[in-house]
Amino acid sequence: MIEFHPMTRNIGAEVTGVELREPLDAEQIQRIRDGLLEHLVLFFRDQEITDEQHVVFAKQFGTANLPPMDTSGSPVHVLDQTDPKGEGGDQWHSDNTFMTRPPMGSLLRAVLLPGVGGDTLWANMYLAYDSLAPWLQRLADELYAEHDLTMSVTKAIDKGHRIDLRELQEKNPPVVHPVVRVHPETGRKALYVNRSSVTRLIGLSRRENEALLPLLFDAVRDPQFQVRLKWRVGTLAFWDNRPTQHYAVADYTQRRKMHRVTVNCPDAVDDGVPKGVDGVTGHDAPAEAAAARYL
Ligand SMILES: O=C(O)CCC(=O)C(=O)O
Ligand SMILES: [Fe+2]
Repeated sequence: MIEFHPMTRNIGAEVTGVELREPLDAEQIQRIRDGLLEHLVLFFRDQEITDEQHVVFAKQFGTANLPPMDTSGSPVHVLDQTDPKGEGGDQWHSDNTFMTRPPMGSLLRAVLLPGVGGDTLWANMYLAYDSLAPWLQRLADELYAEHDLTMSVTKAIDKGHRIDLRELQEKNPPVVHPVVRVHPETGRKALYVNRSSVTRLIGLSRRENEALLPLLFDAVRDPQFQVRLKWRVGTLAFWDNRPTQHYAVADYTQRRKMHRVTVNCPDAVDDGVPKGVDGVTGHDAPAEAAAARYL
């Protein structure tokens, strides 16, 4: 029997009563999906699984979403770090929001861990939205933001990763998403801007951006909205990438190896394009005004 044990009032639950190496039946899959919608991030402990089993487990929730930076062709993205500062994970973010259809969820598994440190935190972005003053919420409801991979890729290049920035930029031009994302399954509003990918609010001048963007970015910081995971080898975290952000604490110097599979939502449930209030998408943003005003 699958059970959820909340780790905080507001986000995160440990899941017991399921072996990830075994195929799940439809009822179990539904129960996990429902648990994910309720707790936003689920932690499965002591799951010694292979990469193949990890992929099989992930694909029960959607098709694999391959990040553009990973050219390996494998659905398993390997994070192998000993010097994590500035690599990108140590900043609040939602995964790959610079895509037209960012992944619905990520499933990350600890393979090798440092003796101490290397925790990960997740934040509930529904509550980050709720924490804004009502007039700011109304303002945010009408705003759109540009998301671009340049900042995160530049960081990776600065850290010595060999990546062709130009090529990536050409294949992944900036995209626009609503600042407030309405979750397609729960109908709740979540704040949808992050420092890793958002370059500007559309239709606002540079000075207006400088004043308003930090306020929106920093709503994620309240510890009340967060959960912090101490990994063990064999722990797998499965998060809903739509109403959460996460942060990998860069406080270790020994090797840490994580394997991740990111998935899309089944199309019938959510086509993956972030929708704002009244179903607007980035296409509804006031594009021309935008360019003219950003001085
Ligand atoms: O290393 C971690 O704990 C998380 C890294 C991260 O941001 C990710 O896997 O999306
Ligand atoms: Fe991430």
